[in-house]
Formats: sequence, C-alpha cells, structure tokens
Amino acid sequence: MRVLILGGDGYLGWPTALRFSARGHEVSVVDNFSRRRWHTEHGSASLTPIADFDRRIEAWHEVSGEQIRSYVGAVEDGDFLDEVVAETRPEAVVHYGQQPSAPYSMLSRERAVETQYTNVIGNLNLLFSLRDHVPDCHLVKLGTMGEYGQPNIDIEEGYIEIEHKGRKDTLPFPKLPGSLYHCSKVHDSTNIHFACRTWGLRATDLNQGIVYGVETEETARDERLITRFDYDELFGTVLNRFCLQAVIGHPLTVYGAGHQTRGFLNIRDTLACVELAVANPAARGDFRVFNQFTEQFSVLELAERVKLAAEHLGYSVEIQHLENPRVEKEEHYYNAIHTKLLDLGLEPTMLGEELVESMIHAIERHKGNAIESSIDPHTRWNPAKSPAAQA
Ligand code: USQ
Repeated sequence: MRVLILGGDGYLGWPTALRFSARGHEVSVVDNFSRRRWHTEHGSASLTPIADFDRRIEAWHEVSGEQIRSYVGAVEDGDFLDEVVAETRPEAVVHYGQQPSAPYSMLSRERAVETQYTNVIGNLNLLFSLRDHVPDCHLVKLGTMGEYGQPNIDIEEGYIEIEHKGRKDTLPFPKLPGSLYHCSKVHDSTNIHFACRTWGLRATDLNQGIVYGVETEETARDERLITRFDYDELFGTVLNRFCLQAVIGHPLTVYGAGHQTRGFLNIRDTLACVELAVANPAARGDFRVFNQFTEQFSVLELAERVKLAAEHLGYSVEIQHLENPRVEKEEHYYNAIHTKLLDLGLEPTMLGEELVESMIHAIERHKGNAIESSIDPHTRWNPAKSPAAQA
C-alpha cells in the first residue's frame, strides 16, 4: 500500500514509518521538525540521541534496503500538504503531525493558539486534500482518550446510544477535554466526522491512551534508528518520566494524590494498533472510533510499580507528591471500553516488572544526557490558583 505518515520524525511517527516500510509498503513521511524546535526553545531534549531526519532515512535504507520518501514542510500550509497528497496518492494516511502536549498548550495564549492552529488547521487542510485528490484514502487519525475526560459513567468507543424523552439515537460520546490540547483533538474529531458524513471520506480516530516505552522492533535494529524519548515537564508522559526519574535519582513527581486514572499502552502496541487499523479500513462515509489502550492505572500505582522495579535493580527511589499543577479530578470513576482493537486481533503487551526493568535498562544507556532542570512542573492550568500568583 501507499502509506503517508504525517509527523514522521516524532516519537511514534518515526517508528510507525519504519514498521510500514519493513512490511514492504511504499512509505512517505512529512515533518517540519517543530517538535525538535519546541524542545530547543524550552531547554529540553530527547534523552536518546536522535539522528537528523535525512541521516535516519539513509540509515534505514542501509539497514533494510527500503526507501522512505520524505517531505519537509508544515501541515498548516495547505498548499504544501495538497501537493504532497496529490503526488503521493496515499491509500492510507496516518496523521501524527500535531502538537501533542497538554502542558505546552496551557503555557500561554500564544502556545494555546499555536497548538489549536497546528492541530485543527493542519487536520482541516488534510481533509480537503483527501476530498480533492484521494477520496477513497483511509485516514487514520491519532486522537486521544483525553477527549472524553473522566465522566462518572463508562466511556464507550466513540458513540453512545441515548434514550431521551422516549426517542433513541446513537450519538458521539460526550466530550470533557482536560486541556486546550485535548480540546484541539475534540475539534478534529468533529471535523473528521463531518467530512465523513458530508464528503463520504473514510476515517478511524484512534483515541489513544498514554504511551510508554523506548524501543520497537525496527528502531532496535541500529543505534541510528532510535526514536526520541522525552521526560521533560512539557513533552514527557508520566510513565516515561517516572522511569527516567528513578534512574537519575530524582524523586518521582506524582501530581496531587495520584489517584488520577488513565489508559496506557506500550509503544509497540501503538504500532500494532495502527497496523490493524490500516489493514482493516473503515467503510466509505464511516467515522470509526477505537479506544486505543491496553490497561488502566492510577498515577500513584505507576509510581509504586516503578519504585519496586527500580529498587530490585538497586536504585533507591522516593515518591514525592507535588501540588497538582493541573486542574483535573484526582478522585474519579474510570472505566473505558476498549474491545474493538482486541476484536481485530491486538495482542496486548502488559506492564509487568520485566517491562519496567527493560525500560530502566534502555534509559541507563543514555542517562548522561538527562537535563534535570527540565523535569519539575512549572506550567499551571490556572495561574490564578498558583502559590506564586497568590504571594
Ligand atoms: N502526571 C503526574 N506526574 C507527572 C506527569 C503527569 O502525576 O510527572 C499526571 C498528570 O497530572 C495526569 C497524568 O499523569 O493526571 C497523565 O499525564 P501525562 O502528561 O502523562 O499525559 P497527558 O497530559 O494526559 O497527555 C499524554 C500525551 C497526549 C495524549 C494523552 C493521552 O502527551 O499526547 O493525547 O497522554 S490521554 O491521557 O489518554 O489523554
């Protein structure tokens, strides 16, 4: 198949490009390196030493004999994206080309606007390019479980059957996004759903949980193929952060009580889910939603698991409860349905102690690159409530 990957230089986009290329698909990737730039602007960097885009692609060719075609440009530039789509004529587009951080979106008005512009306009540009050049192409969009928030009822996969005043309908599941980044993903879902209903496009929204892990089958084949690994307050996700913190002797940063519960999945399962979605496309006019995670944990449970595994490896680990910089529920019901990918054949990777230990070992190899000053949280969801603002 011809597969176009937007955001092909990122934590997930790069390994996804390698996976499809390794399977013999014709892969093209797009990136504008904004993720690398955002890190430079904030004094953080990937723990793993990532090669630049061209060198990565050359290395992959050397290792596998496969070619990946690359395009450098921004999805917000509709003319650029349109040319790429017209030239590559993809049968599937995997769209990761977005600003993925909730704290980044809450930093300031400028960063919030940038997040929503990059995400909402980039996605809208893509919908028009698909409509005009390849209306049969399957859009596989990375959404987020955070679109739903933490309602006091079970979270269904995208839709809920509602009975209201004696009438029934199946409607999009209500959304309660927890940051302006998460809001951007809700807006994307609305726009994609509209494009499917109105133009007959086909799309799958992968409402993904929090991803953890360092390596995939393909990135492990050569040092130059390694993917980025973030642990800073803006772009690092919680489990990756805790593992790095354990290795460098930084207390594990649990926000508030730590009873916030989320869905999680291993980076290898992200690739498996995207492959399953691409291999089993949505029908024309269909907007499918899959909840893409394998296990639920509270933040505190994760900290305890990391502490235990790291202590078995000889580390001494402290769990620190910080005042929560976010506005989020710390005590809540959480039960999200996630059967659609399992029904397609996903075999989940579970977070056992061995897996945490293997992450710790992978991190140990690069621990000298850690920038400790980028770890502690400074971004507050409501600055009016911060101790600094009150002082
Ligand atoms: N948290 C801590 N300590 C930390 C970092 C985070 O307690 O050091 C807590 C947060 O308060 C939050 C939870 O851990 O309750 C998750 O935070 P996170 O930064 O790992 O993840 P989040 O902001 O939700 O966003 C991440 C990705 C995003 C993706 C989302 C999936 O950055 O791209 O969409 O996970 S989900 O969480 O299901 O919405």
